[in-house]
Amino acid sequence: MACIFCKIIKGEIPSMKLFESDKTFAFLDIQPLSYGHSLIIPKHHGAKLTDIPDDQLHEILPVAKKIAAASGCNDYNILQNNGRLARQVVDHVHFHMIPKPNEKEGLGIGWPAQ
Ligand code: D5M
Repeated sequence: MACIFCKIIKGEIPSMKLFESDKTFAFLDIQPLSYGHSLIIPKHHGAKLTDIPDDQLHEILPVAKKIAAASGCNDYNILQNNGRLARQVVDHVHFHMIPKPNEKEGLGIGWPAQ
């Protein structure tokens, strides 16, 4: 399997893991748009949201909520790109969680050291 995110799930490529269960994996993005930018992915391989069975997606938003809370930021974006026109680069479904820290909140709380 050439998929880079499948390799991350299997531990064949290192990642800064934030969460793992039987269906879901979350880790820090290697090209962060802000401190703590993370990716939440179903373990089931599929390029687009429509390729993933519903029962493999149920945990994604609850995990995004946990990670958003742990970031210490009140403001954040959650987004998911499908297809080249939508700027998807990695063809394994992933949800970006992008904290938007302000000066008061600082760099976020509860993240592994980078
Ligand atoms: O976003 C794909 C995202 O995947 C992009 O923000 C970089 C991230 N990426 C790519 N390779 C890695 C590894 N090895 N670790 C962590 N993050 C990674 P897209 O929505 O497809 O444009």
